[in-house]
This record gives sequence, structure tokens and C-alpha cells, in this order.
Amino acid sequence: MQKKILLTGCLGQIGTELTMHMRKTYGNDNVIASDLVAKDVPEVMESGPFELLDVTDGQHLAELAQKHKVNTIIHLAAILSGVGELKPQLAYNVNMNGLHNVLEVAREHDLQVFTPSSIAVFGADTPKDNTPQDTLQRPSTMYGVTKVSGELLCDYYHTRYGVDTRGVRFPGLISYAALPGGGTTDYAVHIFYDAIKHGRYESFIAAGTYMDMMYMPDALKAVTMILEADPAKLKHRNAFNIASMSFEPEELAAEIKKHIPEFELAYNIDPVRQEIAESWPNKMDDSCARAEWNWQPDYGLSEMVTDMLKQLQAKGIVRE
Ligand code: NAD
Ligand code: AKB
Repeated sequence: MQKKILLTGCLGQIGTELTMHMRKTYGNDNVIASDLVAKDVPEVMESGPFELLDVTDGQHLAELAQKHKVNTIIHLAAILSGVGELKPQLAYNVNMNGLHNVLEVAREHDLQVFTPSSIAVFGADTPKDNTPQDTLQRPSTMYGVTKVSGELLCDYYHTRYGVDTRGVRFPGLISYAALPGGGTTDYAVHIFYDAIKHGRYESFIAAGTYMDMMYMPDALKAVTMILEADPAKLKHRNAFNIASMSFEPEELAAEIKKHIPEFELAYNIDPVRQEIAESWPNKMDDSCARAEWNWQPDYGLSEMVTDMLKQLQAKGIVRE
């Protein structure tokens, strides 16, 4: 069946690229982009339909899904970990009520749903290395609490109502098109801008802190793969660990130095985000995704760094 997709939160770090990726795959008019407010992203807002939508407004969400006769919702609107600790009530409202509204519309109109979970579903008691697909999940952040609840809600709507829900646990995503929206892994994007502009970066995450990371082209590929995966082969559906690289700030800096030899990394630790980072896995085991829908990433650390620097320079980021 031809996919007709409504994307929420489409002007954020992922949506800016995922909307264009989906329009290329399924056709511009078959991908309806939406966000809470309009932003200066003409590529997304002008290449196909765009709607203003607050996902906490379930009535408006239902109206838009019907107006555009969509059969799939890609739900990205959320408050991420760093902002979520500053504004936990907002994070609860957007992340929980927004997802509940999406699932209700999907239940009523028989829609497929993709929504990303995160490495944030794990907590300090989770095994840190080769973190298993199915393991202890006791996150300490509001963001993590909403993401675990979201995984469970998506499972519930699938088993109870037969809604075709699918999802992955994204690592920290590294990309050049849009800046990240207030997470703990954001240092691994900001470092590139400061390396090019100033030859120096002050990391808010401490040396030695490992986290899973992924380059955006692999994340986009994962969304298409899981949406198209044969449902008969999916045992987990909503919360697949997917991994491609894991590093700590010094290893990332060393790779950047291969291209910018004068680059210097310094530290100005943010205690809130450092504590969050320390509660997340060092590296996840993604063997279930590999077995159930043939997940395989294309980018490792050195390929990602080479491409990030090339793309940012092509975008006009230069030494100041
Ligand atoms: P982002 O912060 O860059 O973008 C989120 C978008 O949601 C923004 O454009 C914002 O305007 C919009 N939004 C906020 N409140 C809204 C509301 N009430 N109604 C409608 N839109 C609203 O986030 P992102 O990085 O693009 O993340 C998208 C999804 O992927 C989120 O569910 C996030 O938890 C998940 N994720 C992201 C990463 C990552 O590294 N970027 C990693 C793991 C999971
Ligand atoms: C964050 O740091 O909050 C996000 C995530 C890993 O979910 N990038």
C-alpha cells in the first residue's frame, strides 16, 4: 500500500532530515510535515504539505490525520533529556500525552506508528557494556521515564488493539543539517562546529564517558528499514537497540585532530548532563535488530568524522 505519512516535530534535529528522506522515498505530497511552531527550515516547509500541530492537542491531531487521509504517523515531537531535567512537567506533558494522542488516533483509524525510543530508557543499574535488548530499565530522568513508558504503551496498543507500532532505541545522533534540541549527547555535534570555527571546544561531558552514538544517515536508514520490516519476523517491535559506534570525548577529539591537527579539547562539565550520561550504557548490544530485520550500520567513527567535517565546510562553516 502507498504510504501517506504525518510527521510530528518535523523541524527538529531528526525531522529536518527524516522529512526529506521520506519525501524522497514516498513522494513529496505523501509526507505531511508538522511542528509546534514554524521555523526557518524552508526545505522542509516548502517541499510538501506543512501544518502547525501541538501534539498535546489530540483533537487537532485527529483532524489533520483525517484531512490528509494518512495511514502512518512518524511521531518525533518530544522534549529531550537536558531540557527535560530543566522542565520535567513539560517533558511529561509533551512526551506522554503527545504519544497517547498519537496512539489513540492510530487505534481509531488503523494507522501504522513509528516513534523513537532512546538509550535514555536505561539507568545506572542496567549492565553498561553490551547492554542487552531485554534488561533492567530504571532510568533516573523524566525523559527516560517517558521513553520507557512510551515503549510499554506502544507494546500495549499493539497487543491490545493490533496497532502496527514500531520503534528503535536511538543512540545520540550526530548530524550537520540541524542542531540538536537539548540532549545529553549534543556535545558530539557541537564539537564539530567549534573545531572548525575556533580550533577548540569545551565539552560539558567528561573525558572517559562512553555513550552510543550514530550518524544521521544510519538513523534515517533504520527508520525506513523498521517501517518496511516483515511484521511476522518482529519479536520486539517498539524498542530495538540499534548501535553503530561508541566513544568518549577524547576519542572523538583524536579523530577530529586527524583533520584539524591544531584542535584542542577542554572541559567545562555540566553536572546534570554528566550524571545523566553516566547512567546510560557504554555500548548497546543490537543483535536482535540485526537478526529480526537485518539492521546493519554503514558509518563507524572515522567515516562519520570525515563526512561531518566535509559537510559542515560545504555548508559554509569556516574558521572565524
Ligand atoms: P528535537 O528537540 O531536535 O526536535 C523536537 C521537535 O519537536 C522540535 O522541532 C519541537 O518544536 C517539536 N515539539 C516540541 N514540543 C512539541 C509539541 N507540543 N507539539 C509538536 N511539536 C513539538 O528532537 P529530535 O532530536 O529531532 O528528536 C526526535 C525524537 O527522537 C524524539 O522522540 C527523541 O526523544 C528521539 N531521539 C532523539 C535522539 C537524538 O540524538 N536526536 C536520540 C534518541 C531518541
Ligand atoms: C539526548 O541526549 O537526550 C538524546 C537521546 C540520546 O535521547 N540525544
